Amino acid sequence: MDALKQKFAEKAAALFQENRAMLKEHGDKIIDQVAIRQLYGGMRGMKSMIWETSELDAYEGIRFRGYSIRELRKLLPKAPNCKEPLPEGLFWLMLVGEIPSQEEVNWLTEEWKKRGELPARTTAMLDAMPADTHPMTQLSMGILSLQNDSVFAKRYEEGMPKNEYWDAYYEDSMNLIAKLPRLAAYIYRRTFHNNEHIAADPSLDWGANFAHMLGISEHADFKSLMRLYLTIHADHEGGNASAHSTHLVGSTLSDPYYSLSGGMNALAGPLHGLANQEVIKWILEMVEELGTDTPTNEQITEYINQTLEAGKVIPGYGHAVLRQPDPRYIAQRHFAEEYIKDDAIVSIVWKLFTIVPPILQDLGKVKNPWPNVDAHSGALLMHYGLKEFSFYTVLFGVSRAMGVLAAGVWSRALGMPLERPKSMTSKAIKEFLKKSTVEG
Ligand code: HAX
Repeated sequence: MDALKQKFAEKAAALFQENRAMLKEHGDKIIDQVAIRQLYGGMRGMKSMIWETSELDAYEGIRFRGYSIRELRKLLPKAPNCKEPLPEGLFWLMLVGEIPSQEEVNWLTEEWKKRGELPARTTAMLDAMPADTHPMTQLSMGILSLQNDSVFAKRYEEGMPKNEYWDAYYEDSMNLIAKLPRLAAYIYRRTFHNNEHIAADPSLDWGANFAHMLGISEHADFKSLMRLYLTIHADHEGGNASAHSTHLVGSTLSDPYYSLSGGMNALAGPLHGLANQEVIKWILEMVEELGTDTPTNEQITEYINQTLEAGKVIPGYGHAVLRQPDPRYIAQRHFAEEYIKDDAIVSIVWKLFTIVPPILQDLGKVKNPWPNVDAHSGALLMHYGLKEFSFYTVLFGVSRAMGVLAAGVWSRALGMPLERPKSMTSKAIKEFLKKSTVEG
């Protein structure tokens, strides 16, 4: 058994026992109540699942195993000559709750290299799809095409006992995460670069190799950006749509391939991960419409108002949980301040930060007028030459896989059952209200 798996096995066995005892003693205690508003309102704030890898606070933002993004940029191991963390380190942290050593992270980098090869059937399937198929559709189908090799599905078929589920889930998750950069790079190069592919470079870490295979590696800074990007997008506790979808599908004991594909289908929505594509599309349309890439504050205000009057949302702004600027936005902004000088689109993104929030606030209904992660990412990618914005959500997906699959291994280890909440009809709500009025 490898060292990461061994560490996980020990921690998971301990928490499993602890939870059993805790549930026996406290299982009937009420932790939350549900308002009718929440049933109609996308279950906002309803406590409904266990998610070990990260926790989101409305004001502080995301913490991975208790660590903020700012702390992780300092504490996680790094590649030589790079200030940004290696995403491999975050995966280790999410899985076992400890900041890994440099050797531990190097081991994980090597392990993912060994598992990274794509089967020929995956590339053949992608090649058979129309070139204008959305990259997220290709990603989801590419992940499903790998399902044939699921260790979990095979071992389940052979009668795997429950206490081994997590082990098989771990193997699939490691294989899948290892392959995702190659799958995503294949999708990018076939869709936008005449099917001309770039072989993996065995000397590079997971994130840098991804940058290399995309073909955008002439800037060393882009490799650093990829490491940062893949770290900060990885997890946002369990309730967001991609995480929750992965979790729900996994609860049926569908293997990690089915689960992650489901999660990616949720990420592909414009209110979720597709917002990163929508932001840059919206900014480029603004530049075209105004005929300048240095618009004045008045011009930007006018454009924002037009968008709102057309009944559309301002992409990259607002959040279901956050009530402050997203620390993931701030981390990207710090990166831009350090590495990027004089970029017109980046400047627009920064201007939007001061112009959008008061306008949204004045609408009187937007709960969080601040930028989210997607408000900044596209401008950074554009700067380094990754201009094909329909690909942006795929980058998000490669990163998100680490969080949701690490959480999936925990779900299997803790014996989480089939997820099956209760739904109600509007008629039943009316009857409930009538009854509660009569009863006073
Ligand atoms: N522009 C205009 N109106 C907005 C808005 C925005 N950016 N954000 C929220 N609102 C509106 C909502 O549409 C809603 O209006 P109605 O009552 O007329 O339907 C009202 O304000 C209340 O919404 P809320 O409670 O503040 O926000 P929700 O929790 O319902 O939704 C969203 C959160 C992120 C979906 C929302 O803020 C939004 O649509 N933002 C723009 C899209 C976006 O950036 N999505 C990415 C979010 C981060 C993420 O998941 N990344 O992957």
